[in-house]
Amino acid sequence: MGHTVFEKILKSHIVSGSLLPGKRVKIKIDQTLTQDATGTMAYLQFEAMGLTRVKTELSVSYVDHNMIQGDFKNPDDHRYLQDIAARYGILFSRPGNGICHQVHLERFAAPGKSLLGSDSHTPTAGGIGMIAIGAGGLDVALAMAGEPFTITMPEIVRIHLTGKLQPFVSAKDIILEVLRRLSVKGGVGKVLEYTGPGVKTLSVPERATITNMGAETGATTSIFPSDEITRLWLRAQAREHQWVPIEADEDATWSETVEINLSELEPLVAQPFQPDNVVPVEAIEGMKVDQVMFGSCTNSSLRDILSVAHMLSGEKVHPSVDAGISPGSRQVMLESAACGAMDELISAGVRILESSCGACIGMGFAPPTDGVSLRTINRNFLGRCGHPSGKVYLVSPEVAAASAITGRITDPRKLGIEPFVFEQPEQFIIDDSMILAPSPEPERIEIRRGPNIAPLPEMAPLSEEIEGEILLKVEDNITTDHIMPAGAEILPLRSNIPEISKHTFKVVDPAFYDRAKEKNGGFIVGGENYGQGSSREHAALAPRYLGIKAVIAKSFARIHLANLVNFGILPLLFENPEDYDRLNTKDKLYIKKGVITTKEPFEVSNKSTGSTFFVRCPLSDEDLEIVKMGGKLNYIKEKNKSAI
Ligand code: MIC
Ligand code: SF4
Repeated sequence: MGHTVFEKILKSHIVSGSLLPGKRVKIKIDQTLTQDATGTMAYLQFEAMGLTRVKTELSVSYVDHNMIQGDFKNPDDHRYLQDIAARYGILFSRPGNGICHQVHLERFAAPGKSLLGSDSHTPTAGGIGMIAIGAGGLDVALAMAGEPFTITMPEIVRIHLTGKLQPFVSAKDIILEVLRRLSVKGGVGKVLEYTGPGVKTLSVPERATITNMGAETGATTSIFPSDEITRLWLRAQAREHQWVPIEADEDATWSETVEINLSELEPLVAQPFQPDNVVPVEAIEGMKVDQVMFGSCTNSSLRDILSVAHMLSGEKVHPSVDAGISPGSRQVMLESAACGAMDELISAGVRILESSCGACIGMGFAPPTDGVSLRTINRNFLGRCGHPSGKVYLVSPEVAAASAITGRITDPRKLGIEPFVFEQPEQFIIDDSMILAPSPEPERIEIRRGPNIAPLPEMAPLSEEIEGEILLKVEDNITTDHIMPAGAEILPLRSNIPEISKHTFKVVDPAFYDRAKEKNGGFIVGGENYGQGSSREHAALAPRYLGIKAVIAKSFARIHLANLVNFGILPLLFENPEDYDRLNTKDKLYIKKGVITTKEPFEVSNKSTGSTFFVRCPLSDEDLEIVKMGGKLNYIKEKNKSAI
């Protein structure tokens, strides 16, 4: 029987387990990446493991999320990350070198390899034909320590592309179409693998736009084949020797096939506050726009920047629009400066922002009150870009550029501009001087820690009687941006759990922190797809620090579920989803630890109403054991002790 690209790479990385969907598989991780906002926690955890060097083929630490350096906290984090990298054998991509996913695609991603990253958009590298998965920082720290990574074997969905994109329709519209069809939870437990003649019409960065935003479907990852186009990309990056061809076999089997004819696609837009709230641009054409942001790891490749510059050439940004651009990497910046595209953007009145995540997570460039912000980013969750009244619409660079000119949401096909044709340079400008090699004398490196880098809190094991109030009941698709927002005020606290926990659930309920403190923790009740979005383990760590014992939901997003386990919060599923409606905040719940099992449903008592209901624990026995011990660090320490 033939295999898919995903299966082929997986087979060469299996440590134990089977390829049957739903079964657990342990895989070897070749490469890791971290970024500053999740990296400090990941490296504090790595340090706690007591190793002298990472055990991966390649580990890179990027600084791209928070570069505001508003006071000492942020530069202290950067310095800590640089010291850690020098000491433990990790490459360090300095602030200014670019967004982790774009730089990794340019300089390190390699077909046939596996990559684990402490960022949910790590699947960007799937565009080159590698297995690239996002995870919590602790799982990435373990991968750096040489431990295999466990996945639940996903179903493999074929996204079969035919036809060719028409002018002013681009890769972003393909992934918006996928989201329109699959929804923000349609990819959970699945891998999206792209096939068909349409694949050959897409360059590697266009493929990466699609695999990047595939994360928004909840998929474990997305992947393209490695073909001639991949070879040309690697050659232009002076890495042709890393090319290997990988295509799906003719007789590969798929759990389902989604057909997309690229020729029929039109410009699309995802409306607030979910990336699957997709309609044709035509449906909301004419809406007044206050702000336009070009960039983020989804759409900041050279092709995207040149397409925007082409459209704005000789034009001016509309007086009522504030427009800014973040090129994805220093290479993209240098290329666009060398070919005059930067000049065109500056002449048009676009603000040149840093090559960083920045505005994508509200690190500056927030929308005005009730403002309409058009962005080429991947997420438009409530409050994500700075505050809850800003309305973020997700669009392609072409729709964003057209709208920046007219001041209203505009179909770019209507402006009479010559279509843009991108020609990939034979050889990109390659200057890796902002990627620092680890120290040749690691033992001499002293790790400098600023006062905001707080030690990891101790985690007690799960108590025999699990009791407390429902502190918060939330609806479907609650994201990690709801649980632990980012933004300029909160991101600098990522290395300090006691401080950051004060912001837990702030956009949903500003009184949550005080209530959790007063009640000494309790339960959270959620709807479908609880914990959608980012890999930030702070969305589990902070609730854990505030005494949250269990989250009872209708379903969970993959990375957040793993993070709950890692930090000893019990995830439970309603056996009967209607029981969700019968629960209220302030209800007192009780579970006896002894009844918790992964095998069958068990009872929870609602002491406030005198009733009971059934829940299931969606974990493996090993994961339940981890929760009972108070989290993965305790579990590893215990395992190491018994090994002595
Ligand atoms: C995001 O896009 O939400 C982030 C910020 O990159 C996160 C990581 C983080 O919260 O640090 C992600 O996607 O995992
Ligand atoms: Fe950075 Fe935004 Fe990409 Fe997250 S989605 S990695 S914040 S650019």
